[in-house]
Amino acid sequence: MKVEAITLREIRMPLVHFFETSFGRTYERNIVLVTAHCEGVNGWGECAAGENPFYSEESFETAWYAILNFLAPAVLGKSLARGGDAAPLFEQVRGHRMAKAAVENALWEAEARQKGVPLWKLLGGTRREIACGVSIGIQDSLDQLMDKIETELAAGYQRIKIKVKPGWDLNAFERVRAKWPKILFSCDANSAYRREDFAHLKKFDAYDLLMIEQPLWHDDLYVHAELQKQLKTRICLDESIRHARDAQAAIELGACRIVNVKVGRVGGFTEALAVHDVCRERGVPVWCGGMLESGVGRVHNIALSTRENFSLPGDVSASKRYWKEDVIEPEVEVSKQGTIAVSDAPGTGYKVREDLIEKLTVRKETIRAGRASAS
Ligand code: OSB
Ligand code: MG
Repeated sequence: MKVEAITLREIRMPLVHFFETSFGRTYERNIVLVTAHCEGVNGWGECAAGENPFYSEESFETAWYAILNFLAPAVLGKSLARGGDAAPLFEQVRGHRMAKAAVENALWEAEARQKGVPLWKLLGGTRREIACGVSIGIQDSLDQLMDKIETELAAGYQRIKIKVKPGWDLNAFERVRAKWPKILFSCDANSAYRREDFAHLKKFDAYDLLMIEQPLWHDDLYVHAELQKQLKTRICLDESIRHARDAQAAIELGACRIVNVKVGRVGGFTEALAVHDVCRERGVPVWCGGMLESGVGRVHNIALSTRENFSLPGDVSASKRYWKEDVIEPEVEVSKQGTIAVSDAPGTGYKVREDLIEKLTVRKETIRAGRASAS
């Protein structure tokens, strides 16, 4: 599979509803998409980086820079047997994991299309359907939060996760548990708490939470381990896990008992599979996180979630929760049981709507081995 050209695009897509985390509100996404052109087949990849360097150091702007100047040149003109062969070619570049994932995953998709096999099988998946949960942002009022949860439960979602921060946590848990004492329910702090909040965080134990996601610093394992010792509720790490070695360290330190796998955060499918394996070998369940992806990245999350240790419902949900119109066909739909089924169709099983993507594109560049051309 010779990598003949890489096309980089920035698309803009307004969200149907703003999404608020402890680090801020998002109304519209700027998404970098990568197309790998390989001898008559195209593979698509989505960069998970946000509009600002708030979730991680990366943003769509730094991803553009890293892909254009370093990552695309590292694979252009090369003949790769597998999409995963891109991963070692990116080793010299430190960080920029979401940028790396966009390129590597595009090459996995190209490989699947070229071989005529489903991407989920190429990734070693065994599940024919995946369990879906939703991540619900901070709202303007608790009444609004309750309405949203009601809607998602009615749609069949198997797990509700709410974003929390100081001042938007215990009051929300009270309301939710009073109405729905039995649902699978968790929270995600995106690093909103500190050491002085330990006594407060211990109160979370009263609400039978499936987990508390990333309560402390994005780059910490040690203090999470201190906190986990004092909690009954399991800590799940998201931001803190950059690769399989972090996952091993976190588990062995006792910093978490569940791991959120995001393929962008760890730098691509190769590392995501390594994180999955490290956790499985230690009896730690994982689930697939989301980054408000367009259909391109969303269907990659579905494929990854078919691996056996993705044993908790993920944040992979229907296209229509985010977009008026998604860039794939059909759109991602979730059954009344809160599942997404995978098929035996080759590639992702979804078609990329290039016409719509073209309309949403605000910046585009194609590079070939040895030269760059803007278009
Ligand atoms: O921490 O999981 C997170 C969205 C943007 C940045 C970080 C996170 C999230 C989500 C949304 O929780 C998950 C999704 O529905 O895509
Ligand atoms: Mg998270």
